Amino acid sequence: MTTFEPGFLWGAATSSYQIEGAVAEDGRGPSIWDIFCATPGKVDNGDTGDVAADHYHRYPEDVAIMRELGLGAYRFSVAWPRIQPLGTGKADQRGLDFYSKLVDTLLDNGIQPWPTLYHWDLPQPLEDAGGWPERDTALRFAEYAQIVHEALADRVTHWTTLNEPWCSAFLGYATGRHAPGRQDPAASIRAAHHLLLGHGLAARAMPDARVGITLNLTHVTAGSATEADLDAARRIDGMQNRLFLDPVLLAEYPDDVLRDLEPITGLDHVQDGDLKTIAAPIDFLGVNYYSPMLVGHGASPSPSAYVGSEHVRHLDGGRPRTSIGWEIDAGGLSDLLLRLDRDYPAIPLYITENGAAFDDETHDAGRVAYLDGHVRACAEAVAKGVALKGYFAWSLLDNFEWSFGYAQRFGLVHVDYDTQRRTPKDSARWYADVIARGGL
Ligand code: PNW
Repeated sequence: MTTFEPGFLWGAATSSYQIEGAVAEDGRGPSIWDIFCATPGKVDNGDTGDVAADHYHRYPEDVAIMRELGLGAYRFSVAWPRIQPLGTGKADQRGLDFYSKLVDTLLDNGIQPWPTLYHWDLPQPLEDAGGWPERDTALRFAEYAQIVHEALADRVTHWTTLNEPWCSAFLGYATGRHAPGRQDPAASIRAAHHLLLGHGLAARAMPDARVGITLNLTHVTAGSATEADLDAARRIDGMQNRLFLDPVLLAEYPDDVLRDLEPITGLDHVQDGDLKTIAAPIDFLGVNYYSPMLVGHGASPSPSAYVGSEHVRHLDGGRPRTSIGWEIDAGGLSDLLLRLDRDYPAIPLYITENGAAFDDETHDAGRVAYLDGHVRACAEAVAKGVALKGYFAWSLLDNFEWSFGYAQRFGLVHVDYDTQRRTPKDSARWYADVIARGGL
């Protein structure tokens, strides 16, 4: 049997736009995802988050499900446009009240609330003013963080600033696969910097909080030992992992990545003192891991998310894939955790997302096998001394899977989108057992 320390935190995660619905209620303003979804051709099947899993109205039922699972913590995100519909100015009390009630309900059920302040729903007025490529957005984010922190700090201890700034910057502004759907490589690099700056400013604006950031990191390997393939792997590791880890944890941008980016944009947007702000002390690093990457020299799809590295090709590792097309390799997770422990020692780690999309409804053997393998990979890393403190499954519920709409289901709990009926899948029962036993 594989057991974890008694204090190991078992949780599940969601995000506001993916589950809440109620997009026009209680003063919520439009976010970039509302506008993106309303643009024909952007999201499969024309799906939107208008109703989603209707969690805004059904959160008591959803918390009851969490309690049944025995969750120690619930990771959710706060919708900025519910708090500041214009992205700036006075808070709407109704928005704050929703999260306050959610927090109380969680605590009443013995579940720690783990809010993330930004999981991609930027108020549209801020995008109209230029979005993340503009420095002002980082300042607005810190203001918003301070407002939410003030409202909930009496009950919330652990705060996450951003979810996956890589996606916001490069899917949002380089490939255009995510909102706001822009295809401007230079803007995406500025966006990455201002997201990081927003993180640092927000961390400072939340005194006495335990603060972290969640990054989507992966284990990158080269297809062969040729110089060209090794360089491809260095570049992808640079853009996916080090471009975010190094500023936050080492107060510097990686030199090799800056050289790769030089032809796209200079560093005029980086001001003196920014790196010091970005490296504000944090208490934990959230790691989202789904799949490893095998890369080599070759032609990338255009436009590429890896700006400045357009001659890198993603290779097929020959492993089984989930329904979204991502290769399954739990070994990539233990490799990643060991690497983080080696290169960025001393920062406590949490897996803030890990999970799999499969088409099966409630008998989801594929998801159980995926989760089992990845929890084992966590145990392996812990056994080798990695300071991994918790694991959050993605996701509690089936939900709006961004540009794939509702077609891809990641939930431990099935959602019937006609009736909004929730049905725990086999994976939910499996996870409840793991939590009850404290391991596998
Ligand atoms: C993450 N990619 O998204 C998010 O944090 C979740 O909101 C999401 O539902 C989950 O993973 C599953 O997709 C990603 O294309 C979306 O590289 C796309 C990518 C990575 C992460």
